[in-house]
Amino acid sequence: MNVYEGSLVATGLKVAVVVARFNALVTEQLLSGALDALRRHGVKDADLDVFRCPGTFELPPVLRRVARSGRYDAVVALGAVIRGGTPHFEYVAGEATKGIGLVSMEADCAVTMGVLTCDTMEQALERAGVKAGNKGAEAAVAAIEQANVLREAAKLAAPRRRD
Ligand code: INI
Repeated sequence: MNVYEGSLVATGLKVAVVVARFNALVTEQLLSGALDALRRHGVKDADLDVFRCPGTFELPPVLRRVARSGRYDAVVALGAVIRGGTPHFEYVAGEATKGIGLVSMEADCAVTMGVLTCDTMEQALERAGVKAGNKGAEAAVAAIEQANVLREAAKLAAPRRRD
């Protein structure tokens, strides 16, 4: 049996983070967590780019262009959708999740999602570094692992020797 998995070593990986400005109090904390995790795993500043978009709804089209540029081994999407008194929350969260999923299926690089969907600002802040970890950092580490396992999987496509 062969087991293929991605390491958490990010030396040499090129990574982009796409972050929504809406609920910036939360998303800036997700971004700090993601950048900190990427650097601590070995990504060099020269190999790290940040793209900002207005809201979580706008993440997928930016993510798609960044992922399709061929410049990155991994792209990380960060946003925070917080429930209000209207169904808007469901539409934004639903469209963003669907769009990020589509990008991940068509991209040749790793795509991960650090989008919070919370009932309250307090819950969101808890998941952005206060007391329930930092989902931006988690999405960044997942991106490293996924980029590395995708590299392993890509090697399977090499033609087999017939001798
Ligand atoms: N965008 C978010 O990132 N989070 C939210 O909680 C949110 N809510 O609830 O309205 C939100 N709305 C803006 C949306 O993402 C778009 O930027 C806007 O609709 C313009 O297209």
